[in-house]
Amino acid sequence: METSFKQVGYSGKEYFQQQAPHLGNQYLDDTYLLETLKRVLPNNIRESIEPDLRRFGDRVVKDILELGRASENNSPKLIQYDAWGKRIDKIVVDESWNILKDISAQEGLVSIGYERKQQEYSRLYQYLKIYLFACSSAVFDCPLSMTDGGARLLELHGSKDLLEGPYKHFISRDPKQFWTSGQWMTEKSGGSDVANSETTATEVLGKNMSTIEGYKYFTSATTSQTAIILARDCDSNGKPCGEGSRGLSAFYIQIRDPQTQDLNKIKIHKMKNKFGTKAVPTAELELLGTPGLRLGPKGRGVPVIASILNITRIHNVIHSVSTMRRCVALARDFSHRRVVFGSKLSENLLYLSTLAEMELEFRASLQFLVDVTLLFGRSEIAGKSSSSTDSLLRILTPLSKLYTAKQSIKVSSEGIECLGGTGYMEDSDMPRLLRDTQVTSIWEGTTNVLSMDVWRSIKTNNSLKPFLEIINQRLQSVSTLKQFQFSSAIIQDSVKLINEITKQVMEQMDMEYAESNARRYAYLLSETYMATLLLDHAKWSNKSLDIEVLNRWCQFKLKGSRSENNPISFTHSDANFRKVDRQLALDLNENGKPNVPFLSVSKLSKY
Ligand code: MFK
Repeated sequence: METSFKQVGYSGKEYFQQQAPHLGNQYLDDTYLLETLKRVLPNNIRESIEPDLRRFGDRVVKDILELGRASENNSPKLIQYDAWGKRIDKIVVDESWNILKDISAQEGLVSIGYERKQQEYSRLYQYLKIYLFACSSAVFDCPLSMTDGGARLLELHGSKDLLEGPYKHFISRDPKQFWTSGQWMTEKSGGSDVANSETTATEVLGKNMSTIEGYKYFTSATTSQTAIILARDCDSNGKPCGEGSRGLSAFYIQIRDPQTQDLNKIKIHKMKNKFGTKAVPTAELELLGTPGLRLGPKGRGVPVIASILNITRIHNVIHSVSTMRRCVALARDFSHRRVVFGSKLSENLLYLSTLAEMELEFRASLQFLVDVTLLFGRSEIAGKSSSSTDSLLRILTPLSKLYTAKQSIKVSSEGIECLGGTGYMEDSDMPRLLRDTQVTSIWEGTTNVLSMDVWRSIKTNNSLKPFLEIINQRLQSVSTLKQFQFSSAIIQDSVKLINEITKQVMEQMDMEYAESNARRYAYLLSETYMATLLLDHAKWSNKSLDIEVLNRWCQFKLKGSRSENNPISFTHSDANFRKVDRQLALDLNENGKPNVPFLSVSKLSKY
């Protein structure tokens, strides 16, 4: 099996030429996802969506990846004045970005969730496609996430006109009709602290219409047709009213005049110079009397816009897990091509161990994503939703967002290291993955803001009750099975700890304790919940590898200490531990054979 080419230099001498890692079909190669879908989807649904996912899994490493690279390499520019000195504030994006928008419409990346042909599984179908798309698309999933959120908000709070107009555009499969939408909240005075917003809304009598004035500090996807924004209502004397976030309302605005495409009383002051998401047009801008249509009740802007936030936060999970998967795929393929110290990386025990840890993180995170998506899908279908589903979703959304965002940064940083110096080079694609996922722990609520949101959900939505109930149900379901004794005992210890911490906070109202430990607490909740998802999966598959994955998760994440007095030995003499490392790192089946055959250079050229 060849691992390198020989390249002939000008001198006629042959030089070593390293092969690049190869990305195969991102759906078919994702064997853990395929297994998970067998578990969670009814056969008829899975069989009906599989041909599309299979086709799309191939497309995302072909034209879509090339378009994503082109968008990244030619990031948006702001032209403020034309040659004659007229202020035009035109944002120019690469044509590839526009094509990605057209593809998003044709592929139904928003519409699938609203056509609801797969009923409660429609969201899973939609989000699987975005999961495949995200890392190839130069983060076009950012505008899609806000458009998805905007569509849901209009579905819940929009007037007949809005449902006939923008809503239909947001969910259109026709590229000519498809609109994207932004979500503009952040101001200089308040990013996380939205209550400090200075933007004002003055009502135009009798039309439910207001004129909006203010300065928005980060507006993502500014080339969109519309945005949902927050602004503080003014009284009849023009004085801003309401305390804190009370007084803020949500408004629908059209960014551009549909006929002339001129900005609708908006001045763009600056394009943001960001660390990542380079292709996403993000601007600093001023609203100078832009007409805005109120959505939902006056002064209830935060809870109204929360229906967008809760969706964009799930999209954030999609992006984070997709990044983990892409990094593992690249590092795995590379391990078969790279020879160091006389052998391939796929035979290097430490490389395998590192890759196995990345895969472990990915597997648990994928389960989290699928679980939250299924819950979300169920919550939208009449007759399937319940207050306990909503309450569970209320706590799992911030938990999954904060946890997977942080871990995807770690996994993608490790992914760079797996490819060595070349992984650090811009054109290896690896730095982009890290840069793009770095923002997932910031936008849509930082890790700390979301950790506090978890406490808010416990206090105001009683969300810990269904959370612990489902954990207990899962533990109960394996209580007689010997192979789950080790993991169940550790999960029970974690539940005990969760109860102790919660009791101290809720009974003594010890908010200082709650705040200073909020992130640790959120991690404890996430990792415990993820353990029970791995448990469910292992119970279903009854495969020894899935039980090993569960045991490792419990041992590494919940127990923390790496003692030898348990089924997992960390000594190098334990051949089984190394066998599991190999299986996870290289995606091998029980017989040690690859689930996805490695494609050597000669096979690739025929591919
Ligand atoms: C690939 C992925 C792409 C992602 C796209 C990213 C594009 C970037 C676009 C952006 O705009 S990034 C900026 C996003 N900004 C944030 O995420 C703000 C972070 N801050 C928070 O999350 C605050 O917690 C929040 C503004 C939501 C609330 O702050 P407040 O002012 O302290 O309000 P409060 O009193 O906690 O909540 C007000 C009401 O909203 C309460 O209801 P009641 O008045 O009935 O009691 C809350 O229960 C409700 N609420 C808050 N968060 C909620 C929620 N309801 C449902 N779900 C939630 N998540």
